[in-house]
Amino acid sequence: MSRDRAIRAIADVVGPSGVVHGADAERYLVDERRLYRGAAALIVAPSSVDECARVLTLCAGAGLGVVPQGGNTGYCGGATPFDAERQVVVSTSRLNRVRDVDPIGFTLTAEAGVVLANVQAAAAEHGLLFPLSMGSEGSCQIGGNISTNAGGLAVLRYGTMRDLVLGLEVVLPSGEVLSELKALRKDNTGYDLKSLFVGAEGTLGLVTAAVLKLFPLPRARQTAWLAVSSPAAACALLGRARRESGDRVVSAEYISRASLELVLRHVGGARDPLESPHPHYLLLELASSDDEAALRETLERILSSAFDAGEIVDGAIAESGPQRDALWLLRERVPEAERAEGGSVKHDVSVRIADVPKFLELAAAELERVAPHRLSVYGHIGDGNLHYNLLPAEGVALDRFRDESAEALSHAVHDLAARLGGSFSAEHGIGVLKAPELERYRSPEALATMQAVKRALDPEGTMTPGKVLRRRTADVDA
Ligand code: 2HG
Ligand code: ZN
Repeated sequence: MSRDRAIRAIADVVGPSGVVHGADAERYLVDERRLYRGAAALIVAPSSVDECARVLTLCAGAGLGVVPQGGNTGYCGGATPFDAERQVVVSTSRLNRVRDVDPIGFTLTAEAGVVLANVQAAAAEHGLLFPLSMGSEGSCQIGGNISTNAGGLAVLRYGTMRDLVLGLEVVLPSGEVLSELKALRKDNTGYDLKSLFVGAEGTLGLVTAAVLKLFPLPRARQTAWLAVSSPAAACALLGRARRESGDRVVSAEYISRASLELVLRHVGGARDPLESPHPHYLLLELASSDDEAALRETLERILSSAFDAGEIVDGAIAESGPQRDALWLLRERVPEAERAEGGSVKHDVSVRIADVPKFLELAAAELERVAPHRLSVYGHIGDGNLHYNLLPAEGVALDRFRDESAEALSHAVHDLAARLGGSFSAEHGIGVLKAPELERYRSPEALATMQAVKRALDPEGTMTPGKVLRRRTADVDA
């Protein structure tokens, strides 16, 4: 079938309300960070797995690329289409039903387009917790969370999305449906197929639904904003808190003074909880099924021994829900504050938790030699994952900084992470932005294995072309 005929047939499959036109198209073509402006032959939003299957079958038959898109909140351009004639965006936004909540097996079955906050709310209605949590939870969708193996603010306790998926329904590039919506905790029946699609960024198939793990909703939550004496002290305190609380630490987020200052400058209602400034902060949150007083006592015991050991120099404990929100705002709104300051060159590295202090020390010294910049460092220290973000020197525009210095600075950051055995992309994935880095830092063996998987599942290179693995399968064969 010709491409034009296939495009008309795809529009017929989804019907008029499933085709995105005109000004509405804009938000599907531009990525969250406004790094890319793409183009597509068609943007469709199927309303069932059957429609998805028919759309993918038509695309495969006509040589059209398929670009799956969820909430379009990704950081690496993975959901942006880049071909006005040969790529079709398949938005999951109309696949938005929670199909089932099982309060005995602690599972929830959701379609790919359910917004993360709605999954959390559906679980909470049953007194249960879906623990994935992040700044974009009001707009990101579960299919995107799965496809990017999203992390966020509670990985330390509950793991990444990969740890939270029990079963998947996926439309394969051929249009066939791999229906594996299993709610089993144990299932050793051959290869773990679902894991292939988690974190594949839509390059192997279109995720249409998932069975997710739920947990008891914690009854108590205690949150502290702590000035720590050094990054090493933050790591020591994290270990202490995990040991002494019976592993009740849910979040341990590092915030540098520079990042806090951006929030204080740009975010309405932000206030420094401590009297004087400190270079390093840790936002520590404990949660449990105990009563609030017992958890508070545990937290105070931990903080008092950390104080005696010199790990903490000052701190504040939230006394209420609003106070907890006020502390979290100081962490969650750093990306927004960076944007308001004019934007940043972002890094998302991970190293062993114990190597975080060494990474911070070496990175500051090495980058100093590369080019002028300002640092905004924060992130999920409890996962060894730092957002090592760089702002232009005062008075320099972001574009000029990007053109003149970003590549050298980013290589310095990524080289250092690699030298310490770490990762250049801990949670934001590869997309198109970091595809060159994938080739630079993953081993030839790892790349060849990924190419082999891609070739086996998507031999025509239909799924989200040019993302993650830049070269088409055919180029590799040649
Ligand atoms: C976060 O942890 C996100 O807030 C965004 O991963 C990080 O904007 C960033 O660099
Ligand atoms: Zn993050």
